Amino acid sequence: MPARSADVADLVARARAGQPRAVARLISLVEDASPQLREVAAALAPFTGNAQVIGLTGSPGVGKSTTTSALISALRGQGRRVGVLAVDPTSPFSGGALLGDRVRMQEHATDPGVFIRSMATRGHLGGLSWSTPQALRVLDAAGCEVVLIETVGVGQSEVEVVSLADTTVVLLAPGMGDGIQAAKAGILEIADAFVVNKADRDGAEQTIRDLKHMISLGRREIRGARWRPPIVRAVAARGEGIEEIVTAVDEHRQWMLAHGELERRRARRAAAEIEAIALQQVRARIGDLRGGTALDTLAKRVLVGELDPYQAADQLVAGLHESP
Ligand SMILES: Nc1nc2c(ncn2[C@@H]2O[C@H](COP(=O)(O)OP(=O)(O)OP(=O)(O)O)[C@@H](O)[C@H]2O)c(=O)[nH]1
Ligand SMILES: [Mg+2]
Repeated sequence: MPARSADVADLVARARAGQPRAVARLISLVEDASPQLREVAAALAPFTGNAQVIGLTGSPGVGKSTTTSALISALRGQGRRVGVLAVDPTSPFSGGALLGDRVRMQEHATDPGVFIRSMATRGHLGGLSWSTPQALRVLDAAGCEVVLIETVGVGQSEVEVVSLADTTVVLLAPGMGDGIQAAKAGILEIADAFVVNKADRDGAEQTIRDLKHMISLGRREIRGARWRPPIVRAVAARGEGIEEIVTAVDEHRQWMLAHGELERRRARRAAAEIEAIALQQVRARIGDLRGGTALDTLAKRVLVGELDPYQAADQLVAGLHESP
């Protein structure tokens, strides 16, 4: 894409007026880490903090996209504006889909109250693209009342979606060995609600029993107050259990508001974001020090025993205070 500079204020105004093309352009600006990234971030800031952010995670094929699609319909039925970030290259939203899923998404494609975007994984933070928090800010500022983030539950991405979402929904399905996987991946720790999807299949009751057992073993407490993650049975492919998921997520939000947990989570999210940006800046400045030679020079001095690594690191950090 050519480095054409955009009128950011105008884009933000049009995004807030609900123009999908403006939303898409703003996300592209933050996604490409364009020179206008800072300008965009500053322009969005006053309008952020309103969206209810819901993360959906679970093993490949468990039904995340089907559930997301059904949730969009339910939330639209309540008149809520919805944004979707699919952080998964195999997701139907990114076009790597089964035909049926794509057809299902068509009903939302023409709805101006829905904005769907898939994000490239890019490997920066494992499953989650590093620009996902910024894309989330765009959707939030654009007036999406709910933002759904779909991430495939592999490796670290479950944990990362937690750092972005207000409420994390973990999906399981019978016969996928999820019970054991869940225990291993620490999924119990991150779930604010469980969905046992594909309840039309054999083994759903067993999956629910396993889950209840695990929950009873590993209850969490948050400053005395306790949220017990509900278990929702769903057949997402038929739209069953979807209203119950919406209810569970909204009840969790009410509970968090009542216990100060929403603010705590969001403060943690902001802190992590600031830290990541600051570390990136420090790393870039170290790379630039003395025309990029500072680190190499220090390394050579450590190699010949002139400095120990701690002294060298002190010098490097001291160098950051010099004029750039
Ligand atoms: N039997 C049954 N099949 C379902 C149900 N929900 C989804 N499926 C099917 O399961 C398959 C996978 O669904 P997706 O929604 O694409 O799953 P996903 O978790 O988004 O998959 P990835 O994004 O690839 O990780 C599709 O063929 C769906 O039609 C359900 O409730 N019952
Ligand atoms: Mg998917």
